[in-house]
Order: sequence, then C-alpha cells, then structure tokens
Amino acid sequence: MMTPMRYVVLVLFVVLGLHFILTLSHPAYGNATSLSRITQGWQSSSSLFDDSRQVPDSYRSPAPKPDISRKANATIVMLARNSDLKGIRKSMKQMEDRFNKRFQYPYTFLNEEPFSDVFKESVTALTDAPVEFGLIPHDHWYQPAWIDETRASAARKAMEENKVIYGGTSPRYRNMCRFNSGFFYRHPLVEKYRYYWRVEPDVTFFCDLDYDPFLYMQDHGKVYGFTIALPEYAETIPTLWDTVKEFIKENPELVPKDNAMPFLSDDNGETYNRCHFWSNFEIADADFWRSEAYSKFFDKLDSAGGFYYERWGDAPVHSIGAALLAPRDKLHFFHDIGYRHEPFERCPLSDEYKQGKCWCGHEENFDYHWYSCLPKYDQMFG
Ligand SMILES: Nc1nc2c(ncn2[C@@H]2O[C@H](COP(=O)(O)OP(=O)(O)O)[C@@H](O)[C@H]2O)c(=O)[nH]1
Ligand SMILES: [Mg+2]
Repeated sequence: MMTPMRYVVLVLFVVLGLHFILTLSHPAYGNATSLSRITQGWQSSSSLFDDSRQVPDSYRSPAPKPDISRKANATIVMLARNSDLKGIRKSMKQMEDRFNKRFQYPYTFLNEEPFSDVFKESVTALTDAPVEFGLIPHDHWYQPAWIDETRASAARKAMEENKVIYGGTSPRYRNMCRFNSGFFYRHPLVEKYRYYWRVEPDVTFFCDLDYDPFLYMQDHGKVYGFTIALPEYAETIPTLWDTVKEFIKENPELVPKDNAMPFLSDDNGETYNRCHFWSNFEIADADFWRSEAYSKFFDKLDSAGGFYYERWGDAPVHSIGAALLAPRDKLHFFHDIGYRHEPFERCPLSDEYKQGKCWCGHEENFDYHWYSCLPKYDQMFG
C-alpha cells in the first residue's frame, strides 16, 4: 500500500516528467510555460498599456492618416447562404460602424443559390454603399466530375469516424474551401476589383479603423493581410505538403528567394509546421491569386484532388500560396485590427488599443497564446 505522501510524490514526479518531455518535444509548449513567459504575463497584466509582448517595431508601421479623397479599387466580399443572414447582419453592422460608414466600399455577396428577397433587403438596409449579389457558376462550386466519388465518400466516412472537424459526410464544406481557394476572385462581380476584404458571418470587429486598409495594401505593395495565425489540423491535410513540394520542384522559378518559408516550415521546407493565416479574415490583392504563379499552384493542388479526398482548407492553401510565392515583406499583419471569429480573438496592444477605441480585453488576446503562429511570423522580421 502507498502512503498518501508517496502518492503525492509519485503524481508530482509524473507531472514534472510530462512537462519535461513536452518542453523538449513541443517548442510552443515550452515557450508558453517558461517561467520568464509566465512572470511576464503577470507583470503585463498590471497595465493595459505596459505590455512587453509587442510585435517587433521593424514591421510595425504606424496607421496612415485618414484620406477619404482617394479610394482603392476594392470590395468587401461575403460568401453566404440565405440561412447565414443573422450572422451576416451582425458582421456587416460592425463593418459599417467601425469602418465602412466613412469609406463607402461596395459589398459583394456570393452564393451558389439565389439570395432571397429578405436577405437582399436586410443587408441593403444596413449600408449606403453599393451592394451586389452574385450567383456562383455551377462549375466553380460543385465537386468536379473527374473526382472519384467512391474514394471521396470513403475518405469523408473515415474522417467522420475519426471525428475530424468538418470531416463529415457532406461535400458542402469542401465545395466552399475549394471555391474560396481558387474561384471567388474569378467571379464576374469580383473580377473587376483588385483588392478585397473577406468577411464571414458572426465575426466581431473591436476597434475603429480610421484609415483605409486597401490603400495601405496598395501604397505598400502588400498582397496578403491577416490578423490571426495558427496551426492546421494534421488529419485534414495528410498529403498537402508533399504536393506543395512537388510544385516547388516543378516550378522553382515561381518561388522567390526571400519568401516566407520560415513561417511554414521549421526545417527549410522538408516538413510543414502547419502554420497558416486564418482566412476567415483576409484583406488581400486578388491580382496575386490571379497571377500565373498562384494559378499554377492552385491547379496543381486541385488536380491532386485533396479538396475532396482529404479536407484541404482554403486557409492553408491561401497561406502556403502567399508565403511561398510572394516575398515575405508583401505579407501584412493587421496589428491595429481587433477581431474575433469563434473561438479565437486578437486585440491590439498599447497605443493602437487607445487609438482604435477598442473594446476587446487582453485576457483573450491570441497573438502570443501558446497555439499562435504569430511568433514564427515575427521571427522573420525580428
Ligand atoms: N453560399 C454558401 N456559403 C457557405 C456555405 N458553407 C459555408 N459558407 C460560407 O463560407 C464561409 C465559411 O463558412 P463557416 O460556416 O463560417 O466555416 P468556419 O468558419 O470554418 O466554421 C462563411 O462565409 C459561410 O457563410 C455554403 O454551403 N454555401
Ligand atoms: Mg466562419
């Protein structure tokens, strides 16, 4: 029989052993639980404006002065079903209040089914800016005929059994991921624009944005802007990186030397660390997706069938595309935008928190959470 004291010692021993193994095998865990990190957390919680966990100054540029006399060729894009109306209203009202009431960028709604009159009337009532509603061409949305449905449905079944998120039986989520990866920017209503801001239902914007992020992208030659970065679920992308490596081998001339590979890979491209930008928020240059490099990249991935035989998401596909095919200084972290899409949120720090009159709290800030990939992004510039 063990005495209670021995029991306590044994449990302590197991916990410390586990901590030691995790620290060695998972750098993010080690980083998050290191003593200096933890005490830093205590110290920084004493004041909102005295947080030492700042993004490096080297890529943090100040918000431009508001200029509403000049506009970019841009639209706010929302892919939605009629049933998303409630969440769309919430997102759109905030877009208007925090930003677009002042800047008046047009909205483009896309759906593979016609939008209902109620949907159209409701969203049009929320803005003075132009609103357009587009029907997605059949072939841009539905599973292509060359996909082997027997193989695809077997893969969906296996993922459902293994409880993979969105792994389930319906191809609907997969159609959406493929459309967002390679088709939305070719829609006739979107084709006329260069820049877009992707907005999903039920998101939250916490801060006023007093400058035009599209003009920021344009004036600084940026191609992809994000707010949250995190690792993808491994079960959804078993062969994605092998396909990417094949693409690199076949098209070395399309991969610039100063790209953002260190964000994607910890071993110089051998393996994928699964870091990606969370694409439910994107402010980006659609011409980049329309370029020869990304078009070839998308076609390579699409022909591998991974959108249906696995469950490749548009987030890793866009992220790998942008990080691999653009020089790293063409990516942009929107450090002054406070944003939430369940279950994560980020909140600007210090001066930008005040400047944006933000109402998020820092307790839930994802930037330097142990699961965040932002530190890997920072390291490329720090
Ligand atoms: N038209 C249409 N939009 C969809 C469909 N499925 C998802 N979406 C949209 O695609 C985006 C991502 O879907 P969402 O359900 O938010 O996925 P999650 O953020 O990964 O949980 C949102 O803008 C949805 O409104 C669909 O079947 N049809
Ligand atoms: Mg969503």
